[in-house]
Amino acid sequence: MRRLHWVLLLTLLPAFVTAEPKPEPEPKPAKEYTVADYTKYEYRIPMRDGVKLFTVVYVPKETQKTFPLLMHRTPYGVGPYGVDSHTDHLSGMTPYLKAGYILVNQDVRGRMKSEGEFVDMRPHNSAKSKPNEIDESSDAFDSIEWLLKKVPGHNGKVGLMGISYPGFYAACGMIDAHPALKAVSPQAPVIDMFDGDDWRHNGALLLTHNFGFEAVFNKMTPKMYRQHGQTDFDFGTSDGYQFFLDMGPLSNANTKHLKGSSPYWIDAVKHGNYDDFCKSRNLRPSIKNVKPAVLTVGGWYDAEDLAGTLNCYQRVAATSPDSPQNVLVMGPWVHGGWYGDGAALGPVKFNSKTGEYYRNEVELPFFEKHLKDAKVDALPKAALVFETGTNRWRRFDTWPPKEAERVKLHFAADGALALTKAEKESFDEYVSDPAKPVPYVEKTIVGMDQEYMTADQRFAGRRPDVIVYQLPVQTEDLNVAGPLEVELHVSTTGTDSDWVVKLIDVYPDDVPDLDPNPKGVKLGGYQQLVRGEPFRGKYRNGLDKPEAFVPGQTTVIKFTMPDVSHSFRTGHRVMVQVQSSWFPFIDRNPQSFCDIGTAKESDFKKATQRVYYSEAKPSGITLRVVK
Ligand code: PG9
Repeated sequence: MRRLHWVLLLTLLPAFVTAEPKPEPEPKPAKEYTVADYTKYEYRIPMRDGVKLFTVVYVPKETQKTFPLLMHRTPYGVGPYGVDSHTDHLSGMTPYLKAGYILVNQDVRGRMKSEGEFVDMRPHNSAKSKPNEIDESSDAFDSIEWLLKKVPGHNGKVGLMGISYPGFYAACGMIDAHPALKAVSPQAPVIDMFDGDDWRHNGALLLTHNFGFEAVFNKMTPKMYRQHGQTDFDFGTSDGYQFFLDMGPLSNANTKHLKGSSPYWIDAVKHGNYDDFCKSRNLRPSIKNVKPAVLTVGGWYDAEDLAGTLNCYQRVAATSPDSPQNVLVMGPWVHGGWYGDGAALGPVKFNSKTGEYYRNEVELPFFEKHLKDAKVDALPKAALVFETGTNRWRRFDTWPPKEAERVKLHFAADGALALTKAEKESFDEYVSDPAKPVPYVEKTIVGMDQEYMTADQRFAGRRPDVIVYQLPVQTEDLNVAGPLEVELHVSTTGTDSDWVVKLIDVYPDDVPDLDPNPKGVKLGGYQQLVRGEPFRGKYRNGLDKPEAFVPGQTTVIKFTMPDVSHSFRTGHRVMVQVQSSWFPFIDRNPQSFCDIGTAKESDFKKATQRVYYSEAKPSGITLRVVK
């Protein structure tokens, strides 16, 4: 919004210097504040149990007007410390520094300069009654209560925002919220570590992501985080695939490399089954009767907390009629990508600076509206989503769109996808070898490749242990919007196995290459990943009910893959690939029923996998299609 004022002013300037009658003077653009307009304070705010949380507060020096507070709570540090040292690393709050807000940045309990005990994804306690019963909601409440009493010049309204782990703290803050908390933006919030977010997807462990993150989370300093040095672990190689294959069974990660330095890694590995430890860290049941306005933000290509984003929005929509506004914003972004320019991911272009549009036309107006009573309302009723493929923003009154039609694509013989069930029963078969797992990316890389979620899948489709199904060439755009439902009728000669399903957009052969094309990407025939998700077969009856497969017996696996908004354009083809490993994005399944966290080398066995399709075994994927 602010940028628009400046553009308007510059285009009108010539009018002021000609002999023409003077036009009405444009409204003065609102003042743009700088750090020099603020005083930085460092407080140790006492919580109800006496623990003091280290909190940095930037207060505008201007005293003729009042300002709302905008808060951010983080485990990553609020440095650089010292009232005379400043940073533009205000976790995306820079536009608010310019717009005039009281900015609050807080080390959460037990992290960096705050007192108390840090508990990873501290469980919410909905029955708090004694002063020593605390959680992240009460810490947010107590902090707001204290700030409103002690900080001068505020207008009595508070906002709260954060990405990822800070997004989790933002989501906690909107539960049993302080009455002054009027607007919350959980962005890529971690909502359930063990079911869809950073640690496990359908039981499979996100290996390279967690190893990299947990290897340093415990010794992370604010400086390291600011330099995005989250993973300064010395892998000793640039080949993550080989590093983790050489590492062998999962238990070696700790014994060979981390050596007890990360209790969080030990938890991630130990809690393979969705036990009480996991269930207590699922925030979904606690997200109800939310009173503030909520802007939940995420990226279609967020490899860490896409599920958390969608779950957070859905829970508020389902449980919180009193929230004055609950909107989901989904862009073509990686984790936190909405603070970049958002114009491309790898070779896939989105034809506009989607991040800049979001920050100026969506997020800032949201807080201006709810915290400064600005007369702006740029948002749709339910969802503002970027439809990839057509590269356009779309607005929906419900999400997923209630007008969507469910279309099931059935697996069929000869690698086909069909709109009807296969008459004659048949199957496709491959040998899954844990010693030669299917790579999740073709490139040689250490750490989780952020570009994997739009990467070319031709390298995988050519492997004998990947099955490929395709529709004929699209004769019209196929606009998919919402979750993707998978149904697999499978058998294995083992007693456990993973099943990875990937939805892919196959480009026409005549798509011209990028110019310039520094990485020599071949866009003709590019097989762009649209959505992929693993499912650890032993959890087919529940993440807390692991069950072995009976070798050779047909078994049904059903699961939902996170929402998309993607158009398979005319001339493109819809492809589905099925495989039983995705390495080292997820850990290897020994393919013998056991506790994978303590599996030994000898537990890892080849297995022959079959995917059946017929009238009675309608393997396939159901899309939700909108006009
Ligand atoms: N998604 C990251 C994370 C959160 C919680 C646990 C592990 C990783 C993050 O960016 O905060």
